[in-house]
Amino acid sequence: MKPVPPSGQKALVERLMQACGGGYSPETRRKYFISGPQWAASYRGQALFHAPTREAIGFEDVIREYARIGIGFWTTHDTDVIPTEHLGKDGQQEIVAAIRKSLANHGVRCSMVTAETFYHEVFAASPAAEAPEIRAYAAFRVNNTVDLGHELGAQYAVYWPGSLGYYVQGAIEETQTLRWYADALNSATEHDIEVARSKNRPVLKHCLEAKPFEPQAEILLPTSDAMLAFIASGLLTHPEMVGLNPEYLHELMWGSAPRAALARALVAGKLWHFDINDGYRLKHDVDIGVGLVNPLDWLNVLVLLRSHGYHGPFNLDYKPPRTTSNHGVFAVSFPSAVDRFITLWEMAGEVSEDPVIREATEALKAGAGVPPGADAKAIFEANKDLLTLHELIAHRLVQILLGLHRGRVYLV
Ligand code: 3MF
Ligand code: MG
Ligand code: MG
Repeated sequence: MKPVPPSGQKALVERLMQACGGGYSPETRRKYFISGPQWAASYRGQALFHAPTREAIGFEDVIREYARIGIGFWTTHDTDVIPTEHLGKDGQQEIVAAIRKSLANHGVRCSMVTAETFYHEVFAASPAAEAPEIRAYAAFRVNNTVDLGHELGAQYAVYWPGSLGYYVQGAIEETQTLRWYADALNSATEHDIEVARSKNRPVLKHCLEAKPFEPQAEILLPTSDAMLAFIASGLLTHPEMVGLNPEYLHELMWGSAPRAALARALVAGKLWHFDINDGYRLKHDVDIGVGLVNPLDWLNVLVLLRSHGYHGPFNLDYKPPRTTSNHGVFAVSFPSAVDRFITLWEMAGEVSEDPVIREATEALKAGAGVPPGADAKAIFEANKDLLTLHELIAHRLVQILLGLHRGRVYLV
């Protein structure tokens, strides 16, 4: 093949993207509660050992491009759009007005706001640091984020504590730090009750997001389960207002089964928001597009969520790879992630309706019909052929993933 000069590269990417099979229409994509984060689309490819590879872009570009693709909802950290020095000041009001205009012009809604309590140097010792002025500042930040949420029409506020933990041992007393962290959340929920009352709006759903490693060495609330225990600990004044925003990869990173972590949140009634992406076990937070690494696991996750009537947002918290250009972010990354999600969601529906899986599942639940009082050996012997259905169901799930149940055949 001849070299492809810069002037021909975008057209090539677009032609090959078309050749992949078009994609769902923006109208179809908008039917899903899929949200696109400001930080995901404006991520420039930087990391500890990586220089940025993309130009900076602002909220106008992100909102316009999400609208064009058919991503109906937008989410943001306070400081993704408002410089730290303008927070809570007149500068914030001007930016909020501009965001509202942009959202209205493009028919996109803000579904979630989140406080950045991890990036700025003031949070070096976490938002629940010893110095009372740091904690008072953290409370200001979460309260101000609640204000932003109401002004932008959001229903959800998310908190990823980020640096709640330590690199070196000795200085941190964990129970104290957890109490101080609870103080910040209590401030946010109490402030929310007042603001919601004054604006005649429902209170926000406050969702905690756990991550097992990074950016601290030791993390005080590393998993969704730790956060469930924290919500139920008695430290929160309004635990009924606080739920979870699990992230698929964050649960996978520590070696868990994300589906099981989601199930535990579901039975606790706390699965309110969900960050969707993909990656690898026991690696860093690579935030790859949903379904690019573990499509089978993703299918299984969506079977669970569909069957439990999860109606919350699917937030595309992923980082377009460094090898993707600014053009590629909206030409390839976001449309492909959305479409892969929709296909997997539809497949999850097929799994739930599939006659083979349905009959096998019902047969397993019916058991062999051994009369009560039989001994262990007799129960096992009576059920052993039925139990083969576990593997058969797994095989069928993969067939559905690969399209084999629709007549796809491999010729030999
Ligand atoms: C970090 C994350 C965060 C959170 C966000 C909360 C930058 O790994 O996942 O994204 O999702 O801060 O909304
Ligand atoms: Mg996240
Ligand atoms: Mg992540």
